[in-house]
Amino acid sequence: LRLETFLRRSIEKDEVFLNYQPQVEIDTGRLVGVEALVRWNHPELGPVPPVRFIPLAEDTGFINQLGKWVLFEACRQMVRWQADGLYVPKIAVNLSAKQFERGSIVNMVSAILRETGLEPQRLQLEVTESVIMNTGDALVFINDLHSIGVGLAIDDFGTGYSSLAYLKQLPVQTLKIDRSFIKDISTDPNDEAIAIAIIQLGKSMNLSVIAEGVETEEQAAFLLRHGCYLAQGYYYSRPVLSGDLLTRWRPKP
Ligand code: G
Ligand code: G
Ligand code: NA
Ligand code: MN
Repeated sequence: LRLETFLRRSIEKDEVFLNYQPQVEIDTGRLVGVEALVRWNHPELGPVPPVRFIPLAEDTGFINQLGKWVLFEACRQMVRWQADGLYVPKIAVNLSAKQFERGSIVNMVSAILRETGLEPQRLQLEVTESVIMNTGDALVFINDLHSIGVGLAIDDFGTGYSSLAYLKQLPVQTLKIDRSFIKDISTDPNDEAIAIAIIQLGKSMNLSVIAEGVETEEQAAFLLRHGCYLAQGYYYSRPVLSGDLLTRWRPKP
């Protein structure tokens, strides 16, 4: 209950901020995008991990306020990086199922895009398979988002109640291979088979595929060999502050 009270005030007290994790093209190392990841640092409790406060935010409804804050901050940061000389092609932002229940998510997203001036094509919303399967009107909202030009990625792909049927109904552009399949990719034949199957599925449905949780050069080489060209993970970079992204990726004059 105390955590909930603290969480409700976290935005106004300026305790939440975003980290950004680079997404790269494996063979060139080129930055193709970033994923925004919310962080909460409470003055007494210290850093509270997202796995603790995101479920709490979802259960209490606070996720609607938090999700809106995250989206605005992420879009605004894209415009700021550009002004500072770093063009980040895309930003991925995670959405919870609860954020679809309110209806009119498309109104919130388009208002934020208008306010910040970010092109809709540069925003990619990430939802998990369970969000899609458990949200009655997900198909409607996702089609609405598509109609204003925003991209959609399926997060943690392969771990949900995958009904492959939704893939052909949805205007999805990207599959994110869950990091649990990447971890032992070159030693566990099952993980290897699953990763290869997802890459093939993406290819045949004309979707881009990105591997999450890439931690070693071997994993990256394996992915490239099997036709997965994009990756995100500690091997490239941990999630970092906006200023650190500039330092590492802004072209040197
Ligand atoms: O960055 P980290 O591994 O600690 O994130 C843990 C979980 O929290 C991940 O599943 C991630 O998707 C989720 N998460 C991080 N930021 C956000 C956010 O802004 N909104 C939602 N809904 N989930 C987030
Ligand atoms: O559920 P989602 O895919 O949004 O979760 C992203 C989370 O994965 C982030 O919280 C991030 O901190 C974490 N993460 C990113 N790269 C790696 C990695 O290479 N290894 C591990 N173990 N976690 C990672
Ligand atoms: Na996610
Ligand atoms: Mn994600």
